[in-house]
Amino acid sequence: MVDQQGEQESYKIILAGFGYTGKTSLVRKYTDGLFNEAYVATLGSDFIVKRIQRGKKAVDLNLWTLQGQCDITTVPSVNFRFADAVVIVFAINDDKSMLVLDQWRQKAEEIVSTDTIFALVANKCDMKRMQEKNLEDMAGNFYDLYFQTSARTGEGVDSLFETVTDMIVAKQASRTGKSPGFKLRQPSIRRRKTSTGFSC
Ligand SMILES: Nc1nc2c(ncn2[C@@H]2O[C@H](COP(=O)(O)OP(=O)(O)OP(=O)(O)O)[C@@H](O)[C@H]2O)c(=O)[nH]1
Ligand SMILES: [Mg+2]
Repeated sequence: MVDQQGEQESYKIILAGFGYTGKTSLVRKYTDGLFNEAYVATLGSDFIVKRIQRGKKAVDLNLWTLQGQCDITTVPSVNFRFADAVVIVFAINDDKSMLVLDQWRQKAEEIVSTDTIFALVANKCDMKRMQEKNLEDMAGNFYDLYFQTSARTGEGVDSLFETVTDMIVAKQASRTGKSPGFKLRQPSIRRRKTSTGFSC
């Protein structure tokens, strides 16, 4: 969302995916720099705002995390309404979290606009993988961005949120024809969404 002056911007970024994959931990690491070994499952959804500076603009990131320990069919797609970006998280040491990626993405796609950015995140990169999969291939053709992160070590965490933010800014700038007003961070991997998928 952008105000008329274009000075103050607010973006809605939603983290979703299987339970215990580290969605809340990623947000906590990014907002507070903290990591908690203890697991406290999110109930329903959680929300925190982080204000960051991009050039001369203050940008409020509205960071939502959704409960993952649930039957996806019971999750209302309205949770994803007005999302500027949807970040689907899996854990590299948890096969189950990979198998439900499509379901979470499709749930979000039921309601988001075509401009919404989709990012795939392979979290817990400090742990041993369950399978020798090419994790990058997991992104298939459905995601605009792909990241490998560890909420424990902090690897890739700032890059995740900053690159997603910059991609939102870039899309808005291209829509309005205005310059974003600062140098955009370049995504390391960028994919186009198409109708073909990937299989786990
Ligand atoms: N080793 C390691 N552990 C992690 C990482 N991220 C999260 N964890 C741990 O994994 C557990 C689950 O983390 P959460 O952030 O609560 O996971 P969640 O996806 O928010 O879970 P739900 O709220 O149930 O959907 C916690 O015990 C965290 O300490 C990581 O990158 N590496
Ligand atoms: Mg959580």
